Amino acid sequence: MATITQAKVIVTSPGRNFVTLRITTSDGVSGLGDATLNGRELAVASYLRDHVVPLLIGRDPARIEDMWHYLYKGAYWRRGPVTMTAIAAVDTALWDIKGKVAGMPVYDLLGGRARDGVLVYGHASGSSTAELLDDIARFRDLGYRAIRAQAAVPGAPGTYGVRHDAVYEPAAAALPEEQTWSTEAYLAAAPAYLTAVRENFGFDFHLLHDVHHRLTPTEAGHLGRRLEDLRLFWMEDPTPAELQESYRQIRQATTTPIAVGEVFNTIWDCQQLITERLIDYIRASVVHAGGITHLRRIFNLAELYHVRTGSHGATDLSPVSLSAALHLDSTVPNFGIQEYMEHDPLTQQVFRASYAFREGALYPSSAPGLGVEIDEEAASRFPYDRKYLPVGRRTDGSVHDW
Ligand code: KDG
Ligand code: MG
Repeated sequence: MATITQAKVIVTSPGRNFVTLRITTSDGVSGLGDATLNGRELAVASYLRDHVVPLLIGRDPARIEDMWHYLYKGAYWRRGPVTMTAIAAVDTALWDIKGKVAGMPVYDLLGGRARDGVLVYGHASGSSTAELLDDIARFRDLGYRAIRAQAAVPGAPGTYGVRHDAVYEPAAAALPEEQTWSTEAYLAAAPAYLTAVRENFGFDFHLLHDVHHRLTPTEAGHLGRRLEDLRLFWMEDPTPAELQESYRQIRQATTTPIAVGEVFNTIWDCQQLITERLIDYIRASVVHAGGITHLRRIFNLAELYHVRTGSHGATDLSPVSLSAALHLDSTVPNFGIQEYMEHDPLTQQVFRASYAFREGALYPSSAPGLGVEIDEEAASRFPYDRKYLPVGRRTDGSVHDW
């Protein structure tokens, strides 16, 4: 039996911070798992280095399900983003190893591909409606069949989803940028710019929009109703989801499809949302929801309730996460869509991924395992650089959901 002989935590910042776990076995096979938690990276690195790595040495890398429960139940303290991201990293690395040992891509281990390509959506944005329309045209030219649209809101500087410089969701300085939010200004602006997108480009592509947890259920229902004629693919994260039953109110107010899940860590965060059909798409991620093993469980539960998948895939998830998501997306019958933001050239110097984009879809690599390698020498050239996600404040100065 092969055993785990080494588990190394690699922290690197090629333009933005990433934490990666590399597990190596006594047979010399190694696998990668993403352990990046944007803005709290070192907490996961410590959880892994100080608490999890000593538990891995000497264990059988083939027993993925057992390892998941050993780390989840064995810690006694359950759930939470730090714990679940660490478990995800171990789980993902073990699937990568299992694929390499079997000589199969991970999608074959998961039952084989149910589709050829994975439909993805890109991010169009602008600091004005005109800029947003130009960006939509760019994505259409690139062949995207699904596009998320966000534009700056006059009166709410630093509006969510609009690129600043080249990096997405950065911190401007060593402390969180504080952005101003006005629900009134947003509710006036968003329907107008989304209508302009449909007026200019028609309906032959999927249009998505992310509310980023900023509305109350009443406001979200109202917005969804106003957007119905635009036939959105989804309205994302209309309101925070700690109170799962609050989505019933949004659901009753509008037929605009609802997606939620990027901050979820476990199946229990979405159990009611799924089993009571309060959402249309579950948007959890491999890295923050316990790895391939646990996300598959969430997607399988969703299938029973006519809820489709919509994996989160922003650039603060590393190419290892994206690749793992693509392998899983390829296999699940209830697949909906995958978020895709191309990683920038610096990130690609460190992570060599072999998925490919064609005509609005991503194709996972057919190489054994996940098909991503990390260049540790390149990674070492980019030391950790502490950064925070922004914080939102209402116009009266009080803190709002970001
Ligand atoms: O780290 C937070 C980002 O991943 C998040 O703000 C991106 O909402 C997001 C999205 O849908 O991509
Ligand atoms: Mg989002």
